[in-house]
Formats: sequence, C-alpha cells, structure tokens
Amino acid sequence: MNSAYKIISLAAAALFALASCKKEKNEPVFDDKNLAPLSIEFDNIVGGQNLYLNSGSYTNAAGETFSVSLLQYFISNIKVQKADGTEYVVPQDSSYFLIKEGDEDFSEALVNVPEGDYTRLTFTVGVDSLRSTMDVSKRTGVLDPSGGMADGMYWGWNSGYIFFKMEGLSDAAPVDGSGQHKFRYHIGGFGGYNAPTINNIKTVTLDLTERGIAKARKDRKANIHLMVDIGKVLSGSTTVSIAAHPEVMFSDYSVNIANNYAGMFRHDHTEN
Ligand SMILES: [Cu+2]
Repeated sequence: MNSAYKIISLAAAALFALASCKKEKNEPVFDDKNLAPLSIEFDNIVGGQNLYLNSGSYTNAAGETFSVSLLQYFISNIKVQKADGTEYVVPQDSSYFLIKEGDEDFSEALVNVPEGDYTRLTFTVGVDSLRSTMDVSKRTGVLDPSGGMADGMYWGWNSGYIFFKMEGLSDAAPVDGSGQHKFRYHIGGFGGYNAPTINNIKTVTLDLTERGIAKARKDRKANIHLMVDIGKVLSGSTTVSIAAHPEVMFSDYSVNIANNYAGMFRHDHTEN
C-alpha cells in the first residue's frame, strides 16, 4: 500500500465516522429510553371530607344537601415545567385521560417525561377543540365515542365531548321521570366546529414548590397527588343552587359551573 492510498482510505474512514456521528446527533433529545414515569393522582373530596359515591351526604353553599352517584371528567394536554422555565409537553396522543370516581383504574393520569425536577404542572380539563373534531381514528382509547371507554361522555360531532359529568340526589331537586330527586350536570362545549358555541375548555396550572416538587427519575415513578374538591363545583365563584338549576347541560349557565370546577384542583403532596 503506498502512502497516498493510505491517506485516502484514512480520510474515507474518517468521513464515514463523521457521518455516523452526525446521524446519532440527529436523534430526538427525548428518546423513550430516557423518559421517566410520572403520575398525577386525582383524589376527589368534598370540602374536608372524602367523597363516597351514593352514601356520602354533603351540603353546598346554598345550604342544600346532596349526594353524588356519578362523577367523571376528562384531563388532557399535560405539561410540566422546571424552575428555570423550560417545559416539557407530553406528546398529545398520550395525553388524554378519563377520571372516574369509584374506579381505581381511572384515578390517575400516567405520562412519561424526561428526568428532571418539576415545579409546575399544567393540564386541560376537557378535550381541546382540535382533537374533538379529528377523525375518529385519532380519537381512540378513552376518547373513542363508539367504545365503552368514553362511557356517555360524548354528545356528537358538533357538540363534542362532555368534559365533566356529575349526577346525584338532592331533596332540592324536583322529582324526575324515575321518581327520584335527581340533579345532573353535564358540562362541555369546545368552542364549535361549524358554528361557534360555548367554550368551556379550562386550563389549570398548579405550583408544586410549596407542597413538594416532582422528581422524575427513570427507575421510579413520581406521583403528584392532587385533591379535587368537587364541592367547589357548586360553591365556587358562583353559588349554584340545585333547586334553581337541577339540570345543566349545553346552556349558557354551564359557563358558571365550568368556572367553578376550574378552581377545584389543589396540590396536596408529591411521592417521589
Ligand atoms: Cu399521595
């Protein structure tokens, strides 16, 4: 081998090495292997009391006693932020959750985030307008309107998903067709597809610094434990009277209830 040939082959080898280096650097910064599990637990309470479906008795700000027979809501578009302001948005396809009181399998939102110390959590209560109007093939799992998962949480193409559903009994409610004093709050409204409608999409941001930041690490699951005071649904910025509004669905009054429930989330502690 003469020296000129040697130099050329060395140069070719170096070029090849450079090319393979470059290829590696083009890989996404957050590849799956480097992500850490993070759960957000939604612990439903009423004021200072635990929420017990059917058996618990509670009183709202209007002085009406009530019990809750059904409570479910959508949580979506989860985002976490570090103290330096950098944030990680969970890929949207993996960011839709249905929370159902009384069902352990639907009590938390489990996502994957890069390792890091997170001081802020942001999520949407409900389903964003873009996803609400996507082809059904893009609305799988808990969003599947035809599957059992969405469980009566879908109105239809133009009205979208029911973001928040709470039903129960109260003597303040009139007797319905089934002979019960039932109240029903089915709240949704994504802003409209063909025509603008009520927009009840709510974004909630919680500061985690006071009650414990989330330390996401690959080898364990951090859990952000939230207390969700559903008493606030009736007793928030608007005092909702069950007698005056025993049934609220797709109407202007639903805005008051959505404003109330946007304030029902409180960070209690974090298990790291
Ligand atoms: Cu906990």
